[in-house]
Amino acid sequence: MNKWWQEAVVYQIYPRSFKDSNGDGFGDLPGIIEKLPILKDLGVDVIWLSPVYTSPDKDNGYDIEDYYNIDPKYGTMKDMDKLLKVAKKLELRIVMDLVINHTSDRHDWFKKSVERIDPYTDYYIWKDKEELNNWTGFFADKVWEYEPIRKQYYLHLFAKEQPDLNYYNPAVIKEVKDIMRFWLDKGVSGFRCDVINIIYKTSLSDGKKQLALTGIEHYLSQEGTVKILQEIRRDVLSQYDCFTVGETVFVTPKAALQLTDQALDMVFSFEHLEADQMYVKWISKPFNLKKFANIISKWQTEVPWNAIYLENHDQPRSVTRYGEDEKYQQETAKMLGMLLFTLRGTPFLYQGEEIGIRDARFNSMLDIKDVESHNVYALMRSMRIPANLAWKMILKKSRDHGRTVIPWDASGGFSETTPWLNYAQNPQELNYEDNLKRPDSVWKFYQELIQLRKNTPALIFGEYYEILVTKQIYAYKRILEGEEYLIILNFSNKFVNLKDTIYLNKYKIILANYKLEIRNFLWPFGGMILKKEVKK
Ligand code: ISL
Repeated sequence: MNKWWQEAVVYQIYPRSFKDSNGDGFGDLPGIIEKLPILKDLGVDVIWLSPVYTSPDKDNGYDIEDYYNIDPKYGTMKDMDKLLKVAKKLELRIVMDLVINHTSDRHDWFKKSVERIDPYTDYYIWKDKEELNNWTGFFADKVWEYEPIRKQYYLHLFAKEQPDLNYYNPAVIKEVKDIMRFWLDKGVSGFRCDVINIIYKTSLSDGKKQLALTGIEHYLSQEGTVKILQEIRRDVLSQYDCFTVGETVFVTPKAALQLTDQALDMVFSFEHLEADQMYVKWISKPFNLKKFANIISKWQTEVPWNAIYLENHDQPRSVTRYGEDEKYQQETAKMLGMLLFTLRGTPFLYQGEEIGIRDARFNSMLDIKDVESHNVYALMRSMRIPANLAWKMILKKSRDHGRTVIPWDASGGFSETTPWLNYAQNPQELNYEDNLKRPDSVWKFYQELIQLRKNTPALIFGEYYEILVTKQIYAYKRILEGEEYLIILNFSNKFVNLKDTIYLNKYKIILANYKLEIRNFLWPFGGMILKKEVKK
């Protein structure tokens, strides 16, 4: 039976950068409430909020100090209740970010664990010096930190202010269930579960030495994780009308199937993001469309239902990454929208993607706020990588590209004061207000795409077939009960003649990103959605 979240379009809000209502330079919940009607008009159904819980902000809220409270920067619990109420009126659902691999080191549990106060003594992973392993972490950092009061080391796969919870301790799992029930009872419709496939660390022995993430084989997508997720589903989630999407790093289709077997509802795979990088994201390669399309095809055919996305708060902007963000900014954004909304799975749109925000033009490390970028830069410098090369690598992939603030109008409109992080480009050149007005805007095109998807079961549930992949073109079909759609996308700045590759005579163009549609022919970064005409 089809589920509501399969037909839904999810919109991710990174609250810090969305809309500031009180002039402190940070986005907040009242700012989100103000903009909900626009999101409704766009056609989205679900809003995933990146963390708004109390946090010392070492990792922009992904280090949680109190799962039951709202950070004052974002507002109050009253604002949260209001958001839920207004959203409900508009028939929008809210999904929370659940960050449970680690907490902040300022969380009460951690403070008590440091003091060995029960039941918190074993809430985290503590070891003596002789027991430490050789693992390395996600933020280019060592993973063991000495705690002078407890006189032991704790494990942290991310920043040192983000100690990992101990999932061998049933009390920790109970805490997680309580947190989930609290939010579900408040009326949220599910969770995006942060790095959920690494919560269970099977062994604490040494890992195989590698360029990054030594030790990962001991905690990636383990059976123990699947068991915990199944238990959580059985005891909590199954009692609510909700869904979960797991953020699952380095996940394979096989692991995705296990993690969605009576556990999560879908996962975010990362594999398609490897089409412009080598092993670690910092070592860039030119974007390889064949690799990208083949990875997408693999996931489309091997995993029956998954989360579809091109952007989030950890990634550079897709117009820059996959297209040409100066000459063809709008065209690329529209073409990528056609991909996002015509694949099989639940589409996740990231704030700003619907107006085609591009990467920022940061000048130096002084412009960068992200902890990951700073740690990686420091590591590269310590390895004697020259400053200009290290900077080039950061500039290409820094997570801050995804975190620039939303330009609501030509004057900026995000905040009355200087925003915590700047706009990606001059708001006079690109802003929301203009997008809402202009008939040929990216926003209008995304609105149209979402409508098309909603009215076309074949685009939601249809089978996926790869048709053609070249250095420039990616084409596939979606077919449901004899209804057939063909999607052709040009990922290059060249005109492409399709005459000899795809036979289009029986197809009618439903939507294209250039006004002047010419059969058998694609404009630079052009795309078309076609429907096969059936003779009656
Ligand atoms: O950004 C990354 C690679 O592009 C990753 O290293 C990222 O840290 C990883 O995908 C996990 O991300 C999630 O957990 C982190 C948090 O910093 C990210 O913002 C979050 O999306 C730790 O909670």
